[in-house]
This record gives sequence, structure tokens and C-alpha cells, in this order.
Amino acid sequence: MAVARIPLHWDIFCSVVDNYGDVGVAWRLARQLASEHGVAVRLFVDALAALSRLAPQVDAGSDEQRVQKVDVLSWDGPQKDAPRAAVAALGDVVIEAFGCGLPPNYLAAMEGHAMQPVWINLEYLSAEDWIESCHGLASRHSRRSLTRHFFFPGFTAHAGGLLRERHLFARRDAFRARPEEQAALWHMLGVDPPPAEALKVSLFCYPDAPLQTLLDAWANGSDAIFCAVPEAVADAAIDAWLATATAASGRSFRGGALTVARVPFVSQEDYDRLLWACDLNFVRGEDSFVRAQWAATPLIWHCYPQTDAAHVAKLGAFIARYDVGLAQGASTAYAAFSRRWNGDAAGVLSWSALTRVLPDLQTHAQGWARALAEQKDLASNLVRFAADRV
Ligand code: TRH
Repeated sequence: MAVARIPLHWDIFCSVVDNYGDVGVAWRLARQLASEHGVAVRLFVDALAALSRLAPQVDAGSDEQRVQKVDVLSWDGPQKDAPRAAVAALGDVVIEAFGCGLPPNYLAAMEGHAMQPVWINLEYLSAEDWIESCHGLASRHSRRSLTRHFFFPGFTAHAGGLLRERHLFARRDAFRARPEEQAALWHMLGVDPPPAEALKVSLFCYPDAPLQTLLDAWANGSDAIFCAVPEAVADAAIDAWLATATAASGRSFRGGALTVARVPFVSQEDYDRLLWACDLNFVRGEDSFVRAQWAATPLIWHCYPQTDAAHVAKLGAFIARYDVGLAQGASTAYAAFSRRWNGDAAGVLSWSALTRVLPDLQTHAQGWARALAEQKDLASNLVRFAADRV
């Protein structure tokens, strides 16, 4: 049987729409392809300042640089031509992240090439069933003699998988086994390590989350809560709450049973560690949502808000998969809390109901991560998908 050849040169184009998810996924994928699959990766990003927040080694002022085995290049988006050097050597595989479009001269070069690159549109993650029937489909370009393939990340074996590095679980478990590393993380974040009895929470959400209700419930409760909030997250609600709190130590503020720590926005690696250090993670969008699942602890997802409430359907599809095997009480409390957090009036933001089922959710999160990790990861699936088409 012929062995498929792994394509050696990959170009990834990413346009930053808003936030950090697009570039976060593209950067993670680029690094994994380069380090685990040994391929040469050029990552084109039109807003290097966004990338340099999650990857501080990236110089936002440099048009071309090599960071963690990835060639990072700046481009001006799909309306303008790419630098001539980029077009002179095309990738064997071209990933268009989230339908961002490709530069006109790059498209023309692809069309004119005897061995056309495999062109893949990497789509947004969804737990909805319909993605399975669209995953892998090919579509002819309307004007050019080119074919694009649609690749959907997902939670089942019939989709493209999730980004997961080879030794991720081993690194996570080693970190959790070493209290001194956890203490070092808190110090690096500018706060004292939380007391052992406190429930450690990280909070990454969109500004419209009903945070005030939650902060009040935490502050007025009887159990100690330590909540780490990266800077620029939920500023209005956090600032309003901080005005009622007293300064504790470093970046920490206390009010009732709640301590809020305003921590810096850190690199992707350190953000993983923050998720691993916490007992409950509030995450959002796409990439932090996946990372919290790999942390194998309970998570509350704030889905990227869409005007037609499509995010509520997306949330429902995720919960329908996630809660299989959860005890009835835990499933009800989890769904109600998650729905309300995402603006669905059918939900209820009951912290007391959620906190009662946290032990169940903890066990469940471990089983969920283990089962998901039995599937192939997204980068490996992409490599195979491309190899079958070169
Ligand atoms: O930033 P986001 O809201 O991104 C969103 C989603 O991807 C959404 O689907 C998309 O449509 C929209 O962008 C345009 O959330 P997300 O996906 O979790 O991305 C955040 C990235 O930031 C992720 O890679 C983790 C990283 N991060 C850090 O590296 N350090 C930090 O301190 C924090 C809080 C996040």
C-alpha cells in the first residue's frame, strides 16, 4: 500500500477579526505542526500586536521573524497582495483560518502552479451535528480554477478533532503534582498563593456576562472564593465590584468571602497553567474553551455572542454532548447556570445549585477529557487530510 507523503511546507493565513481566538488557534496550530510534525510553517498574521499578547516573544513591529520554529510574517489582509517573497514559494498546504480570505496574488500563484497546494479553510469549532456532514467537503472557487476544502474542528470522530499537543496531559499532571510550581505561578501573576481552603476560579468572559450577580453571590456566601481575572476582562463589572472591596495584597482585593485578583494577560503556556491551578474555569470563545476541557476540571463556557442568538444553539449542542453520563441533578444545575450565563432567560444563575454539584462535575470533567483524548488531535487529522490530497 502506498504511504501518503506528508506535505512539508505549510502556509497559514490568519486575519484578526476581534479578540484573540482566531490568532490563538492559528498560533497553536502553527507551533504544533512545526514541533510535532516537523513541517515548515509560515504563519501570516495581519495584527501582530494581538499575537504578541499570547506569545510575548513575537515582536509586533517586525514583518518577518522566526519564533518557536514558526516563521511569522505580517500581511495586510485578503484585499491586498502578499509580499512578493511569500508568493515566490507557495506552501504545499495553505490553511485559510476561519474563512479569512487569501491575498489576490497568492490565489493567482496557486492557480498558475502545476502542483496546486491543498487549500483548506479551517472553520470555527462547533458541537452541532451538521458540521459532520460538511467536514472535508470540497468546493470549487467561483472564478478561479481552484478547490477549497472545509475542515471542521469538533468533538466526534466524524469531525476534525481538537487542538491537543502530544504531551499536554503529562505537563498538566506534573504541574499539579508540584505545589512549588503552582506557588511560582501565583507569584509570577503578582498575587500570593490562594489559601488551601479557597475555591480557586479563573474568569475569562465577554463583557455582557451577568457577572455582578455572581460576584455578589460569591462575596455573600460562606465559602472562600479566590477569583483570578486577567486584565481587560469584564472591566466594568469588576471595577464596580472592586470599588466596594478592600485592597488585600499585591493585585488582590477582598469583599466578604470573595477575593478578586486582577492578574496580567499571560502567554498561552502560562494561561494553561492558570487553568490547571484552578478548581473551576470560566472560559469563552473557542481556544480557552478547549483548553479548559483539557484541564479536566469543571468549566463554564461563555460562547461568542451572535446577534441572532446562534450562540445559544451552539451552547445547547455542546451541553447535549457534555452532559452525557452526568447525574440528573448535576446536569440540570450545570445547564441552567450555563444558559443564564449566556443570556438565555430559560436558565438560572444559581451559584448555590452549581456549587453543590461541583464534585460531580469534577469527576465528569476528568472522564470527558480522557474520552476526548482518545480521538486524534486536530493537527494530526489535518496532516493526514492534506497528505491524502497532495
Ligand atoms: O478571545 P476570544 O474571545 O476569541 C474569540 C473566539 O475565538 C470566537 O470564536 C471568535 O469568533 C472571536 O474570537 C473572533 O476567546 P478564545 O477563543 O478563548 O481566545 C483567547 C486566546 O487568548 C486563547 O488562545 C487563550 C489566550 N489567552 C492567553 O494566552 N492568555 C491569557 O491571559 C488569556 C486570558 C487568554
